[in-house]
Amino acid sequence: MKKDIFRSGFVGIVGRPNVGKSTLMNHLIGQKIAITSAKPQTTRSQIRTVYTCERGQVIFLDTPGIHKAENKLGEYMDDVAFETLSQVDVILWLVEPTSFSGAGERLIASKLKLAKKPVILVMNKIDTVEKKLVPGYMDMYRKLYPFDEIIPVSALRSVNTDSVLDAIFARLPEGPMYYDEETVTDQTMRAIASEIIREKALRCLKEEVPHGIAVEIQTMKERRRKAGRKPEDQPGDPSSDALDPAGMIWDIEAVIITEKDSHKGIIIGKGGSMLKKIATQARLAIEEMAGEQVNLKVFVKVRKDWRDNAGILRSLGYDPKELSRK
Ligand SMILES: Nc1nc2c(ncn2[C@@H]2O[C@H](COP(=O)(O)OP(=O)(O)OP(=O)(O)O)[C@@H](O)[C@H]2O)c(=O)[nH]1
Ligand SMILES: [Mg+2]
Repeated sequence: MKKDIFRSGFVGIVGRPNVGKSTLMNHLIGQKIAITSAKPQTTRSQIRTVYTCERGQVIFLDTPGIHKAENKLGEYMDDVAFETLSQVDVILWLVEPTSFSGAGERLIASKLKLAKKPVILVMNKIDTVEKKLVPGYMDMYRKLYPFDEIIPVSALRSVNTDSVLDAIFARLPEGPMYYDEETVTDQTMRAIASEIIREKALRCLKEEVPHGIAVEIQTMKERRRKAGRKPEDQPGDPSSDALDPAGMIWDIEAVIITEKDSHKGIIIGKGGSMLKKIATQARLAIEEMAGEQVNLKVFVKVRKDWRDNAGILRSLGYDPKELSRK
């Protein structure tokens, strides 16, 4: 590869749910932007992040896991993933190390054939299997699609992930800086805060409850905090005499939307304990992301069968019409 050329372009990350797409993207850009969880169908829309180095600029498009949709939200998520294939220069198909391949894999392979783009198969989570098994799994996938390259990695343990960047840059054309050097994502603070709350809920809640939730930020305002006092609702450590320096504080009010009355009780928990746990974890993560103090209030609302309600989906930003406009 000629060294002095600045390469840039768009890279789509697609695959089945829970294979580690968002984890890999966060790892490659060196920051946690996309939320992750051990539950499938964590990512619900296209998450755009930017990686800039002396070689060039990569714009990653993380996508929802491709699955058999059971409601309108699921259909939207699959559409996002397939639509992304037409928006990118290079495709990463992420899989887990296994010899299993079924209808889902065949569907993805058929969509890739239509996309006619360079495809790199990234076999993630190789830390979970015996090393000697990996070549066999790679051979199985080789029969499924004529990949440009197959790269075994562990996103979680940082194994071989640099090879993914090398393989991407080798296939990107000479191009401009699409985003300035400091940009890591085009997501708004509001969108990131909402996703953080959803991540904490996903991680705290069990079984079918997390799949039926959505988070809506109702208000998000930044105000100047007076020096020398703690905000009333977050008094900090009462044993400490230290006074706060002046700074900014975010007041955020969010609603967790759930589809069943019975789920509302589970989300709130005994004496409000579950909601408190979710809100505290979310507040700390938003504070870390914003670098400022956060005053977070979270409520729970029931919206029956919202995952099949086109109007609610649109108001939450899961809008099929927006897809083709990207
Ligand atoms: N052992 C191991 N676990 C991993 C690795 N990469 C990701 N994971 C875990 O796999 C789970 C799913 O990761 P995500 O990044 O949320 O997966 P995803 O493909 O984005 O999932 P969806 O958004 O639901 O499609 C999380 O619990 C991760 O910690 C890896 O290399 N090794
Ligand atoms: Mg994801």
